[in-house]
Amino acid sequence: MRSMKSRNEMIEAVRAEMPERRWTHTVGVMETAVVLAERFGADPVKAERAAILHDVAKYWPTSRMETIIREEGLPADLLQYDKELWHAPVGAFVAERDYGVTDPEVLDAIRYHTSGREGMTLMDKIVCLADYMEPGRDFPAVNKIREIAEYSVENALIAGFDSTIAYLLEQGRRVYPLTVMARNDLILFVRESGR
Ligand code: DGI
Ligand code: FE
Ligand code: FE
Repeated sequence: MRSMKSRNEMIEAVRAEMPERRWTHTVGVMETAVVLAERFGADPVKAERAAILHDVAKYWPTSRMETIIREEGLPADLLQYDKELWHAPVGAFVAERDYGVTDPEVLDAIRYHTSGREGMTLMDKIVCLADYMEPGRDFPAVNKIREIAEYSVENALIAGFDSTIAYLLEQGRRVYPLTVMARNDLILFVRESGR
């Protein structure tokens, strides 16, 4: 029987997988995810756990990620889109295999932290938004996103996806369908829930 690594074991192992500046980003995502979880009523321990692990595969060689995508049955369509998308589903796989995480809420939040998806859970939204707005982030829309996040996780996340999609369009790059579906679905959610 394999048990889950402790918080400190996770922190030390993930830290060793990345350069110092990416670890600083991870700490920012951890702190932001806890704040957002408390603000919007999610479990802060799970949010922090997903945040610790979310970029665990970010610095893995492309070939290593590709092997896992192919051999472990992860969505093969990812291979036709930006490599920046790959570390998220690979990270979820690694969180389960190497860190002993079994909670689907945590694993999904890692899996979808880059692309988003239709029907995002509150945990998915919090980790994805924390990744956009942690204190080290600096891009044109970030202050607006932080302001909106004071009251609406969905509206803040829409602003985040808008900025990513606009950037990809500007660059003439492809947009992964889940990102479009995530944005559309969040807009519907906001409209129907009046948030
Ligand atoms: O890993 P991080 O740098 O902390 O952040 P992330 O996991 O959100 O990765 C974001 C990068 O992925 C960002 O530079 C844009 C790029 N990307 C490429 N294609 C897509 C995409 N992001 C989304 N959401 N959708 C895409 O289709
Ligand atoms: Fe990431
Ligand atoms: Fe990140």
